[in-house]
Amino acid sequence: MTSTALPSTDDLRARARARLDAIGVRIPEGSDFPARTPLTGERLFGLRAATAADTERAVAEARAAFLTWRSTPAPHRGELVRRLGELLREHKSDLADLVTIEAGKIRSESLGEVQEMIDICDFAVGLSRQLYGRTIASERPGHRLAETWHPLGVVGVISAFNFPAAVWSWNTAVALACGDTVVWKPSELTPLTSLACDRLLARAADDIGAPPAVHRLLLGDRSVGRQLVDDPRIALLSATGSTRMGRETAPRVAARLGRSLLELGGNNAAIVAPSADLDLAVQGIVFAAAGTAGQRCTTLRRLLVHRDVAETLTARLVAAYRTLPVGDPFDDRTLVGPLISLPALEEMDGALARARAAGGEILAGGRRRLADAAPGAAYCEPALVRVEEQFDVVREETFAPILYVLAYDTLEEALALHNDVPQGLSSSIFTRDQREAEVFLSAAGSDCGIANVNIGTSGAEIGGAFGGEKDTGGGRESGSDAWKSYMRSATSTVNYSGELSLAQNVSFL
Ligand code: UN1
Repeated sequence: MTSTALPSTDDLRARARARLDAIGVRIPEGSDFPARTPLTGERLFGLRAATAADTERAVAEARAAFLTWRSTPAPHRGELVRRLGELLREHKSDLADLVTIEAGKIRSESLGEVQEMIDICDFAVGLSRQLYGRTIASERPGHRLAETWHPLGVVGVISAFNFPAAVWSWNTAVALACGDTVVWKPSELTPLTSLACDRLLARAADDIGAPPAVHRLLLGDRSVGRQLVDDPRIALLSATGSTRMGRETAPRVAARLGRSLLELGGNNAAIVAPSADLDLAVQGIVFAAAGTAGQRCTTLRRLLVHRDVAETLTARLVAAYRTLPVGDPFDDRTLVGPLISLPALEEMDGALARARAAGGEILAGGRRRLADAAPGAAYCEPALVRVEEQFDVVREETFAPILYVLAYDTLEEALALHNDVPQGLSSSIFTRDQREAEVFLSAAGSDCGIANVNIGTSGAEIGGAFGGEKDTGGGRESGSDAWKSYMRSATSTVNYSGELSLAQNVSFL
């Protein structure tokens, strides 16, 4: 496994400043909120954290803006999102650099993240000319029964470090087209990317004459998130993060009878059947398991391989893992950038130790890299671990590149193992047997929100709804009809008959 040299913190700071300048961000200098880079683990800038008063003001302003935005015709609202999409195209490379600097993604994945933002903007622009309601057959003569979708209110968006820009855009592009306004509390680990997104949207709003407070950014710690969670003016709280965060958040939003949309942890598996095309499977598995240094919620974490092909496939994966270049994510040859932080590396080490203690065998990877060059950074080799059963640590989500490999004998057994985890986000099967694929996709197959065939678990397109079941939280974001979560429906009965007739044949008076 090769490693590439690292840029210095000074170089990264200068690069970040140049990209922020190009986007038009003025860095809100302060001392209580650091911006760091996982490439060296060091501090880039001191920023200013939002106070409780800032949060209060942001929500009040977003609520006031909602009162005009909700009555702006939806296709006009789409103009704002179209302009945002144009600016994202123009600044694709600038924003991707910031994602790499703050989240540690390799350049191609950072560019992919911005592409995902552009794609959702396109989708939301189209949506702004749709937002279809429906008419329903009325049981009464001279009556029309209809369902209309209306804007909901202020959407609070809480997002994670691993998709610091795209997940915001899934929520924001759709919410804005739906007539909502947005208050965003991003991950504390990616403030610069958030400032850039906020600025691009502010520029778009300025260009088309939309109220500036359609969007408000709050850089801050958990206390900001908590304030949003408890604020009754936040009509929908859309939160992406750990299952633990979701368990804390959802009951509080529910206590005020607010709505929440949760995208929580995944513990995604792929089944490799005996008929699988192994060339394709190896590529799909390595990207899904080691890509983004294992820090996607869709990352492949468990591989269930039919015993007939287990040895061959495992040997090929070991060979692939041994040549994965770990290092500077700006270097085109690198495939695995750093983990987000040293605590993330400790979690990975802890999980590997537990797996070993439970009888797991580390077949490849798992060692720290570049510790001398960057003692504060968390570079590591993606790990491949053979296990005989799904003991506790295998059933948990460790947000790091660990792939557990387990052999199975029958599809029934594989499906049972597949679904025997608390989470239910993404899943896949590699097979050339159509019947097996259909069973996997059927009601009795994968219990996840995403189920793929002959493709890995990660890297979903924006056109489909994104989300999962069980501990993943049940939310659906992004494409398809996920927009309905950002609106309220009103059912209307219109009597044009000139006579009053009551439903269910009730007579009165
Ligand atoms: C996430 O990891 O939070 O499907 C989102 C994917 C990406 C989105 C991941 N399109 O892997």
